[in-house]
Amino acid sequence: MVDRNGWGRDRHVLTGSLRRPPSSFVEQANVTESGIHEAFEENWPECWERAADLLSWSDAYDTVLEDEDAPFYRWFQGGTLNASYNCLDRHLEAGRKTHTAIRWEGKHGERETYTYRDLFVAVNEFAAALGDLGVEEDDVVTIYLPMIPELPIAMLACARIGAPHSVVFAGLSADALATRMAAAESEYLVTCDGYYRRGDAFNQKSKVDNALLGLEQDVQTVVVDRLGDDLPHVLGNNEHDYYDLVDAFAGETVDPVPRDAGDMLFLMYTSGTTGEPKGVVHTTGGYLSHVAWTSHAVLDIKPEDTYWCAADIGWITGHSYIVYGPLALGTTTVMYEGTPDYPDRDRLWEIVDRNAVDIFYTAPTAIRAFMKWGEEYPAQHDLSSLRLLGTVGEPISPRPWNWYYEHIGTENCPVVDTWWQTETGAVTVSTLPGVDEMKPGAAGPGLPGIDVRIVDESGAEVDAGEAGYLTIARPWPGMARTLYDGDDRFLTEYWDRFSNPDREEWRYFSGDAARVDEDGYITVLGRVDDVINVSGRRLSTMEIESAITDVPGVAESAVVGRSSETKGTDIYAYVSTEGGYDDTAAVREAIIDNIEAAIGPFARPEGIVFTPELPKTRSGKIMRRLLEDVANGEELGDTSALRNPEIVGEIQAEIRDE
Ligand code: 6R9
Repeated sequence: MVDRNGWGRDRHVLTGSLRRPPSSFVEQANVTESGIHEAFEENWPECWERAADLLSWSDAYDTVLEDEDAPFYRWFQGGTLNASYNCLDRHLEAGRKTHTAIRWEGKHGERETYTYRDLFVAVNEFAAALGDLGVEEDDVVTIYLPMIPELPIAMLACARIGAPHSVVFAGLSADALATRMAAAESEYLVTCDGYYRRGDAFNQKSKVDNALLGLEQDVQTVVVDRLGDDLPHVLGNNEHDYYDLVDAFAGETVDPVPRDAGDMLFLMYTSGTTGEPKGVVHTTGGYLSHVAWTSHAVLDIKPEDTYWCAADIGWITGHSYIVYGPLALGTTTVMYEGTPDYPDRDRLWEIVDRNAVDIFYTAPTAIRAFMKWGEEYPAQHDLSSLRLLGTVGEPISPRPWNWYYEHIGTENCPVVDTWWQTETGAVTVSTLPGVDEMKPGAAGPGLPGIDVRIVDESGAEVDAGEAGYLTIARPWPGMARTLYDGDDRFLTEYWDRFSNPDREEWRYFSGDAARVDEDGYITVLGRVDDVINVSGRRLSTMEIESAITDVPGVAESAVVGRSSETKGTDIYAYVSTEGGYDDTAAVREAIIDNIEAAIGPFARPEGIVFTPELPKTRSGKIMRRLLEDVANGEELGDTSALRNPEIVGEIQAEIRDE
């Protein structure tokens, strides 16, 4: 993996230089203590009490960390708390009843505002309804809802009664829902009749009906009537109308159940390297402490802010940073149901402007789209309310980073590039915007207390500038407790590869490759399965992509390997361009020049295919594996999980015409 000739020599090209966050930001930041990294080191693990102190505990914990059962770590053992109490009741007790908790922006311009009091009432009524349906502590409740207020309400209602939720992204298929419900033996489902997709009424309930057919267990289903007369539906046996249920419990309150810190707050399925999704188990105490702390220290959330994470709650980013983190801190969290380009490409900026959003958090895939559409869209709106920008989900190369910084943040907002995973629960690598300098193209150092090590095959740390595997050498509060499918799989997926149990040395393996530079800043290179070997040289597809997207006119690219008799693997690049860059021959030439300059002539792609869009999953990640199959002329599997399946045929036609 470590290759002096390949990875590592281009580091000056691919990351920008250190930049100080604007002083106007630093002056008001939540965390500005310059020695905080050292302070956490010196006082580890007790340093994490700072995170736990952001919460209200029913019983104080006895120990910060217990590691006898490593790597099944126990954080804040002996402590009890309730997540819904932390997100609701305590804010009411502090006299903040009328403060806005959720500002919901519907797809068709509908708007709803929930004060903390409104949200408290809605959560309590639904908690009472769930109890009446028979849901007990530790029963897994599956939630299959789009971005409507009933989604966070249902999550918090589950948390209130101690029933772990398992949210399945509404865009996943009936099969995906069935697999997850079967694996979790879940007997309760909260869903809806349908929702609007590209202007049409989309039938969610029929997907549910199909999913339930194949399940062994009996399921009680609660259906939110989202579409009314646009999609009439009939309820069958064991099916209940959401609004009828809550009406029956109008005004009812339910005492929040104190949960042990280590009790499961929720389960989130994520795709693994094998076909079976992994059920990642998150705890009540450790997870909530870590998301609250990072919301405070990294995203700089203050109670009086209007904060917007433009992700979907169906993924971990939305769990941690639309629902639990911001609500635990008592801020106003914006929830947006629609897409960034409907009715027009200025939709997000119109929402920022109208709501005077202070903090905006999104993914590189969205930023590249904004860049592609052009700066005229943000320029139509007043974005001066913004104070901080964040990115998550994929590596972001310097060009889109700079575009975001200039055109959205108008150089007044720090950008935090936050690396983390479903399994880490909350942000683990990022700069602290009130403390650290930023470096476009590098996420940053490990957060205080997080011991990230970039290692080679043998587990030894690599030198600055070289690539290796991203591992974490110490536990952290937000870490997954285990996998619902079993402790064994937890060990084999994450711990076996780099740990040394005989010496009681535990190393978490993220599955990502990364490089650390002389400043200790980490550039994530992508999943290790995205590494390609060209003529014996190991190249990160992400690094080549970064060199490609550095070219003016390029919006996005995806690089894959194509098998070659001579080289083992050829590099094959898919590229979409920004509006106005129609001369693909010139762009092609510039791409080749840039790759040669950034990495070397050996990284020159054998094929470059221009396409209007890249195929993406519903969470916005480019489907590289599918593009690899296309490049290799292989039979394509199921493309129904794509957000834009139609693009695949267009790409195939383009390749045939070459
Ligand atoms: C939060 C989330 C995790 C994978 C992770 C990595 C990629 C996330 C990143 C990033 C580079 C960042 N990733 N953030 N890569 N820079 N700032 O996305 O969780 O859906 O589990 O994905 O996403 O490859 O391993 P999840």
